[in-house]
Amino acid sequence: MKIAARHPVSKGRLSRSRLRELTGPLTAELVQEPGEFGLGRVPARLKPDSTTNLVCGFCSTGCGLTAHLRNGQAVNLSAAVEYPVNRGLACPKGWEALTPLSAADRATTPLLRNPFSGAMDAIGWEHALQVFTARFKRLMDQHGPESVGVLSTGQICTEEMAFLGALFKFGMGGLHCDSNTRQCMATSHVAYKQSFGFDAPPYAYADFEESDVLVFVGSNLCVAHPIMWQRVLRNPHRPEIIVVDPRKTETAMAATQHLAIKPRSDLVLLYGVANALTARGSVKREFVDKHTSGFEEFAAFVREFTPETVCAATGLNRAEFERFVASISGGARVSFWWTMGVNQGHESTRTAQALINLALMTGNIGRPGTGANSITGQCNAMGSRLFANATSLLGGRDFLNAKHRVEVAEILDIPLRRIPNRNSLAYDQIVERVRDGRMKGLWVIATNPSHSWIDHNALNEALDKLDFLVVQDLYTTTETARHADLLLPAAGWGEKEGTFINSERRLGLVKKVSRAPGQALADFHIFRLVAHYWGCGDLFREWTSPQAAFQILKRLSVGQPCDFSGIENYSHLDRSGGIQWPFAASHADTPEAAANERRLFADGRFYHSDGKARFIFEAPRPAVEQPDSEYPFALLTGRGSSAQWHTLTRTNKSEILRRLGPSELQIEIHPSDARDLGLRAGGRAHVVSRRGSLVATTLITATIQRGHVFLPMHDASTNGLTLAVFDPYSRQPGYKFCAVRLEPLKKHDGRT
Ligand SMILES: Nc1nc2c(c(=O)[nH]1)N[C@H]1C(S)=C(S)[C@@H](COP(=O)(O)OP(=O)(O)OC[C@H]3O[C@@H](n4cnc5c(=O)[nH]c(N)nc54)[C@H](O)[C@@H]3O)O[C@H]1N2
Ligand SMILES: Nc1nc2c(c(=O)[nH]1)N[C@H]1C(S)=C(S)[C@@H](COP(=O)(O)OP(=O)(O)OC[C@H]3O[C@@H](n4cnc5c(=O)[nH]c(N)nc54)[C@H](O)[C@@H]3O)O[C@H]1N2
Ligand code: SF4
Ligand SMILES: [Mo]
Repeated sequence: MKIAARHPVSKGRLSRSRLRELTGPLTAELVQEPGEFGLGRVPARLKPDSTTNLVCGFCSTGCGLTAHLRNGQAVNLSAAVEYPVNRGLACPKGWEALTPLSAADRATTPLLRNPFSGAMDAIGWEHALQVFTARFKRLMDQHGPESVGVLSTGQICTEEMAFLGALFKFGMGGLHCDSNTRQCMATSHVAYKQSFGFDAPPYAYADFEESDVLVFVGSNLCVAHPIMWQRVLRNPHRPEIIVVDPRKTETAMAATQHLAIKPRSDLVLLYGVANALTARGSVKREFVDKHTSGFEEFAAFVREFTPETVCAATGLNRAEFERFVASISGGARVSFWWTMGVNQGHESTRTAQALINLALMTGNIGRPGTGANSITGQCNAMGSRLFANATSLLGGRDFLNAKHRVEVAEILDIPLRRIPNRNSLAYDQIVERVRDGRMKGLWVIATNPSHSWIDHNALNEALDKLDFLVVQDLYTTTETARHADLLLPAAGWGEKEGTFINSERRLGLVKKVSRAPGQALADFHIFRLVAHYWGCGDLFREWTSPQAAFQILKRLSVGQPCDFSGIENYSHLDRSGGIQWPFAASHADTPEAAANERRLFADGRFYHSDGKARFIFEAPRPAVEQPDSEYPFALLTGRGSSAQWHTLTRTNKSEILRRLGPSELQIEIHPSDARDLGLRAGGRAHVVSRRGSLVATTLITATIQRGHVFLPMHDASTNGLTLAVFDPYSRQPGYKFCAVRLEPLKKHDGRT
């Protein structure tokens, strides 16, 4: 059993006025009774009976939602009509976003595990922060600063992420800090950085409407980004829509071409396309010569990827392949889009770069309707890529670069020695250290790895080995919260303010339109309290509120490709319908900036020092675990329905959303396979991998190929099966492929 010892640090009691000061003007305003500081009014600047816009807190589309306020409290939401992203549309999660906030299992006070009973006892913030500080400090004193780590998220505000990263690394003296963005966007981050010189998705959503050929690789846009899909539907150019996905997804059904490739054969396919385009003379030589490097080597490398090789590897027929090539070659404005079917693989970085290479060699970048466009996942994955201070130093800088460290020290006015000159371990390496006992304390914020991490049985065993696990979440019941020694109750989206950055680099505003329950506090204010109790509050004296932190972020962005120093403040964002980076102060008055919709690389200049983009490539490798006679099926995983969000902690709190998704875990299997195995529709099957097993209801459908099965990621048992493989460059997990077998589950009467 874990011992939750109490070692109060010798800090004086927190006076009420000091608390008000620490929790910032916003929360201070909310303090009604002594000790009751989560409750209260929404900010006075919102009229009590009015409407106000804020961006959605689920996916990276970043739709604008209109909150309808009564007595200052949001009582309803609708899709914002004027917002440039969604123009009056929202998906079910957006419409229902208020409901999860009033769930019964909201954490309303800090909870501390009782060492004797094992129960979680309600405690006050002061006690919680004393325990937090004492336990982490003791571990760091005894076992060194690397014995504690942080796992955070792409789902809190940028101001909060930056504060957390700065607090942990510069204030608390920690080093190992990663987030669920690793599970999601690490591949795009690394691919762009290597190819373009900076992590910079180049597009605007207008490109969905302006392309005449759209290629979606490993992206189920209809389900995962339904409002982006609506933008595709508004395209007036009768576009060719090509979906590369082993499954006939909703998106594939709506496409003009579906390339139902064998899983993990994308890299061979894309190299084959590059070769065929070269052979056809479809290379835009002028662009390639002027703006890129490495094309000759690339062209020579792909020569062996003949149409025959491609068809054998992918299972496509020659006509399908030729049509695909011809569409790209013939398109005047071709855009390449990708999501998790690419990012979550064993060779994902090179696959993403194979798409980038296609855009570069055909000159499909920097013009309307073009681009090598990674679609983001979580509402603020883009914020975490730039500002979490985890993989990159604040503002997309590099911890290993001495000049960058000096810049950040100066901008933040902190001693240079506080900035680590080493990179953090990646998520899987942090988990590994927890497993081998070197990592003893972990602070988990706004992510639920006990459910979502790959091969999570191994992770969950490791979590129980920790001396001290702090979970900071909205709910007490998440799979990860069940392992916690200390739970810190967080205010959620709609209960706090800050900014998110969406897939098209648009900064959007989140507002407080609802009261957080009990003593739950915005993550921002929790970090302020931690800084104070840790004794490093002085370093963060300028971080008094999200608005103040936003001004610091602006300074951190100056001179970087993501420069948004031209955004004055939150009101500016509010009245503009969000603003895309770059928006440098020096350019804020140009007509281009006024257009409020912009793409990158119109001038053909990339961010490497020579201004050129690079062709990067590598020989494809087979997936680590191939189906065999014992485990004959390839298991694919991904999003199930547009009403379900990840580990369901939020969306399952809405009856409407629950009804829109399946009520039980369903495994998709091809009719012929089901027949061979004696599985009937709606019957139950045992699904077994080398790591674990689960029981699912069979959904027999020809949308999945023979030899494959698909499980949504939303059920906690799915990641009991997955295989922990990682792309070597991005260390993103390969969630999308492992081997399983299926067995009918007999009822007592012998029926399945
Ligand atoms: N098999 C399989 N597994 C996958 C994937 C897959 O495709 N297949 N996809 C992966 C991907 S892309 C992702 S992004 C991950 C997602 O995995 P997770 O991040 O683990 O999933 P969420 O359910 O979004 O967890 C977010 C947690 O934060 C809490 N939370 C929400 N808002 C706030 C807030 O403002 N403050 C605080 N403190 N807490 C908050 C929620 O209650 C919830 O517990 O899953 C990955 N796992
Ligand atoms: N409703 C809803 N929307 C969401 C989310 C959610 O949980 N629920 N999560 C958000 C997040 S964080 C993310 S990252 C995005 C994810 O958005 P997507 O990436 O679009 O969703 P997934 O279903 O994970 O994966 C996309 C597709 O990859 C395919 N795939 C599997 N293996 C391969 C392969 O080898 N090659 C190719 N080409 N394709 C393959 C799968 O069949 C699947 O259809 O969605 C975001 N939006
Ligand atoms: S598409 Fe994404 S951002 Fe838009 S309403 Fe749905 S979940 Fe929210
Ligand atoms: Mo994601």
